[in-house]
Amino acid sequence: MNSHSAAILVGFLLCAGAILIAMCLIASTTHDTTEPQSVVQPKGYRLRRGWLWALAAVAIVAFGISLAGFPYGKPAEADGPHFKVFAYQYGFQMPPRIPVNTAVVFDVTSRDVNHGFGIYDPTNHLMSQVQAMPGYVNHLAVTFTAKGHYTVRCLEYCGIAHAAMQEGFDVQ
Ligand SMILES: [Cu+2]
Repeated sequence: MNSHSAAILVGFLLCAGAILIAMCLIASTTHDTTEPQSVVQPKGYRLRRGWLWALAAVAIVAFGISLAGFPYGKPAEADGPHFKVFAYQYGFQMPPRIPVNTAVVFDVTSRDVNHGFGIYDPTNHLMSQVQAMPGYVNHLAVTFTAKGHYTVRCLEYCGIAHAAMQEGFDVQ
C-alpha cells in the first residue's frame, strides 16, 4: 500500500468512525415520542427544509471556491510539441516516442466511432485521458516526468475488440 492509498484509508476510517459515534449519540438520546403525528410532521418538514437550504449554501460556496481550479475548458499549453493521435477500431496510430520533461500536447481524434485515449504510466496507473471523437480534435496536455514505457488503452466501449485496443509509447 503506498502513502496515497494509506491516506485514503485513514480518511475513510476517520469519517466512518465519526459517523458511527454520531449515530450512537443519536440512538442514545432518542426516546419514544409521546407527541402525535400531526405535531411531529410539521417539525420534520421544517427540519428537512433547513437541511436543504444549509446543504445548498454549502454546495454553492464549495462550487464558487473550487471553480477556479476546474481543469476543463482551459486551452492546452500551445508552446510544447504537438503529437497527432488517431484512434480507430481497434488500435491507435500515434508516435512511438515522446520526450521526457516536456509539456507535450496530444491532438486526439478518431477515424470511426467514439473511443477513449487513456494513458497509463509504467506502474500501470491511469494518469490522463481524453475522448477520441470522429470529427473533433481534443487536445490533451501532458508533461511526462519519468522515462519508461507507457500504455494507451481505450476507455470507451467501441465494439467487439474494445478490450484488446491497446498501444504503447516510450518516454525518453
Ligand atoms: Cu474501445
